[in-house]
Amino acid sequence: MTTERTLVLVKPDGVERNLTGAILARIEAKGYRIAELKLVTPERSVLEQHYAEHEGKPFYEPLLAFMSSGPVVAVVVEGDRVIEGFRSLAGTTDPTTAAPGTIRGDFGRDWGEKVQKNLVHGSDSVESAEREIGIWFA
Ligand code: RTP
Ligand code: MG
Repeated sequence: MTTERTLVLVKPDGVERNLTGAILARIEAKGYRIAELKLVTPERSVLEQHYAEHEGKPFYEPLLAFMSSGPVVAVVVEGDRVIEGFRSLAGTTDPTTAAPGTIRGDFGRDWGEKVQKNLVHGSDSVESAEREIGIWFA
């Protein structure tokens, strides 16, 4: 088993609702380690790189507007199988139907907006994690 690193973002909705502590507590309680952490309001260029795979989709511009609307907490989290493990902690993308017990399922819901405000981001593969950590912690 090799130790992995993943990029976690507490999105602007999570920071604004004062849920950063509750979200980080779940990561730590699961046994993962916080390796790096910073609070930043992301530049558009950072978000364009981060969300390159979604360019052209209907939610792309609303997503970039939302993600640059306020501070985000960017975290590098370390642990065995942490990439899969954090996505399991986060729950599925749609916060209205994400399972109770997950971050999105417990704290999120729809707010009648174009973009899904779902509190957190987590890298989805080893390649994405290394790419995203390079973007946020250049
Ligand atoms: P993430 O990348 O943030 O960890 O979330 P994810 O893999 O579960 O979702 P993904 O498909 O990569 O989409 C990225 C983010 O875009 C927003 N979104 N809104 N309105 C919509 O239908 C819609 N679809 C996606 C969400 O904030 C999602 O996390
Ligand atoms: Mg994704």
